[in-house]
Amino acid sequence: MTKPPLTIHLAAPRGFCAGVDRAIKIVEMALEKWGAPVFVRHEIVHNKFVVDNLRDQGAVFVEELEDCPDDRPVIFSAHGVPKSVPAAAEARQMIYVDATCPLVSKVHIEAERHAENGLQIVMIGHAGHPETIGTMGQLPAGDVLLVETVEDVATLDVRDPGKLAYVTQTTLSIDDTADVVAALQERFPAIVGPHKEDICYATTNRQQAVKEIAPLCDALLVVGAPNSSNSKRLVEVGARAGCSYAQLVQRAGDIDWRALEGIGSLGITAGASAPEVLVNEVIDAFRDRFDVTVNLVETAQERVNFKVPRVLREEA
Ligand code: 0JX
Ligand code: SF4
Repeated sequence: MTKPPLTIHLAAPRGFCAGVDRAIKIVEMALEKWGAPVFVRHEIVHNKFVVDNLRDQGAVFVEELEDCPDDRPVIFSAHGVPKSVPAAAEARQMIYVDATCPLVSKVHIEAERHAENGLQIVMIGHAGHPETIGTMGQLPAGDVLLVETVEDVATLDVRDPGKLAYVTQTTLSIDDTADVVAALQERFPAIVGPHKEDICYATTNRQQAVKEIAPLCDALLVVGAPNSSNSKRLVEVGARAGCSYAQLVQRAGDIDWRALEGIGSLGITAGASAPEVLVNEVIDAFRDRFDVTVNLVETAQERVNFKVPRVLREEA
């Protein structure tokens, strides 16, 4: 039986960013240095395949520091932690390694600096997300105000409208965030912030690539996890850029083949925490059913690389 033709527009950049690469390397190097078990507070990155793999190598994933014993090393996830977490680890004299992405740490430092200058901080982010909790937790509880949407800006109750600064989560939608920033600037003209927002290079590049391929595609699949903020944003960006069917899939097994019947073009990208093997698994599943031609659409090149913490480099 002849297979129907399918053009796959493959977005680039996609998949692992420098922060994810570094975080995974930290867990692997910690296992090498200290042996198993090494504890990891929260999923090191939001991907079940990555987490399962590290678990097989001896990593133990927990949600809270209280779930770790005193005498085993613990690693903090790429998303960052409130200040209280390393403080508690120190009080217990634990060995810990912070795998917070340096671009998230940069936002932490920004928030602290604003607070030292007497400014109240507004954080643009998603409630309950570990990065939001971590960034807000750089300052005492209640000091940082959270806004998620343009509507939230109208109800903000600030100490002094002349003494405000904003910071953002690194994985937000570029376009939605621009709207929230504009609403903040309109209501509080004196508010200070970064040049635009704190969205990182990887988030920016992956959204840009999706915008490029979405109008070319009958359907778009984003390889990524349901708890991955940056991956979910790629689905939204794709839908908004004109692709009527945009879906998140963790693995090839999640593909809804019935919904994709009759398509002639497909976009594929992957969130910053999704390994390339899973992208290949998805492409191979299409090759089984279609006569596939892959068209790589590269909108940027990335050369960012972050060093692992010194404690792990010493023994390397
Ligand atoms: O949910 P997020 O997109 O923040 O995290 P994920 O999917 O683990 O991606 C990598 C870590 C990103 C931190 O900024
Ligand atoms: Fe760092 Fe951006 Fe990757 Fe998050 S998505 S880990 S901020 S590079």
